[in-house]
Amino acid sequence: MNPPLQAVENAVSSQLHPLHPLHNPLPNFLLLNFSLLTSEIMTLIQERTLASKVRRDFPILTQKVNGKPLIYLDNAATSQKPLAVLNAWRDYYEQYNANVHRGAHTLSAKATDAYEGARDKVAAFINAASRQEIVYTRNATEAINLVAYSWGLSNLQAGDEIILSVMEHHSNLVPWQMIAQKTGAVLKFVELTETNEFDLAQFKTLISHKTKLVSIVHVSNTLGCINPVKKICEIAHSFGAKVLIDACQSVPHMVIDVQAMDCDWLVASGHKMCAPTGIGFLYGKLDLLREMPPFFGGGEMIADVFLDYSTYADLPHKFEAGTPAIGEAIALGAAIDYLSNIGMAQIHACEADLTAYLFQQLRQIPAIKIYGPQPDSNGEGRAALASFTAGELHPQDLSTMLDQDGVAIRSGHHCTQPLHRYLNISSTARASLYFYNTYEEIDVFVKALKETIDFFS
Ligand code: C6P
Repeated sequence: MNPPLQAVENAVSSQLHPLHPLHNPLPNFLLLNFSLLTSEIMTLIQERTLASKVRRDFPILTQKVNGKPLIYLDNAATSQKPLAVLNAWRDYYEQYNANVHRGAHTLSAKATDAYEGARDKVAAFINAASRQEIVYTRNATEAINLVAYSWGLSNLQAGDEIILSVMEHHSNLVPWQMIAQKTGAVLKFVELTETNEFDLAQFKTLISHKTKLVSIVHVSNTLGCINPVKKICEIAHSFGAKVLIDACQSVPHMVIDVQAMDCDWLVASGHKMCAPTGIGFLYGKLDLLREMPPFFGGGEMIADVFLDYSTYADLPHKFEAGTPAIGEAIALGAAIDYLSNIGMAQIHACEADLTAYLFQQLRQIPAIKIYGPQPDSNGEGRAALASFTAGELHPQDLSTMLDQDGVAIRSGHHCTQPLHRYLNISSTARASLYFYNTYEEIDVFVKALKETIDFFS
């Protein structure tokens, strides 16, 4: 084997992206020796890039926006959907559209099998102990409201305490504000460390036997920090408090094991993990879900109905009133198959490589201030997103200008207004990656960002 090919082989077997500029000396070596880039080497490089394998699965990414190739860096808001998911959704409507759990006819049986089969996939994906622990919801927001209204209203009293953090998404703030107003429970907030992370030491000073609930985001959609959820559960449980984990930004990007985490509830949205909008889920420990009263009443969630009272269906259907989002649930199952076939560990590793590169590039722009912790040298220790400000430049203007270059990023408060207030800023720009993004896309984004900053300064 010739020396450069051997070098690429070594990089591949060491799990590093061969072109990764931070991880090994190979890129410079190759860049200085273009003549050595044989087709054999290029094939090896392409095989190691996750994007090169999966990109063709996402037809939306092949389009041009404003005359430029689309560079989609708004994955924390919603991910794109692969063909396997679109096909599963379409197959349901084209081939076996029928209501679930109701008809004895063939189509209804097929739809029911696929709908319930997808539940098995969700349960396995997060290592739930039982499929009955998975309740379909429209999204994570609905799942949190379900817990707030069902468990919160029947378990919280005046003087009880709920611990949240200042980095929570509005979906994990507003429902608890509403429940606190109704019950007289008191909200307490964990603040940030100097590195913009969850302050575990302060959390330990807030928690007491008055604490009935700790409801915390796993990965912040704005700071990108990864919170120590296992430790939080351990501490909360030692005080007899329940724990809800908002896993919207973690389930799509890393291996999740609810039994190892030992959370009481966990919520996520399908649309951030390659599935359609309109489907999400609540995980809850079986005994806890059994004790909780229904949230919505209606068809599907009953055992027997009399004129003046009803008995309820067993789990999980007790919490699934009315005709559900059948095609969307089936497509969520297809999304889980798709992600699992790639492997969540590989997705996470690929995103870590991209994160290291993104941060290295952004750090070279003096005007940029990034919020949240820095990644370590392997791109680990935070999520694959960067929320930032660029001097006096308004994030809204920034994202409008980048859009002219085909680059889609988000600007605003990202539904974390209290966090922005805490940080003394009104808004940030946010670039968020997924496994189908490439180094080249980061280069285009950073170039467009630099040009925009130069233009306005
Ligand atoms: N964050 C973002 O651009 P829903 O809307 O229910 O699917 O997800 C709500 C939600 C809850 N928690 C976290 C941590 C989230 O990131 C989100 C959604 C999007 O950051 C839309 S605001």
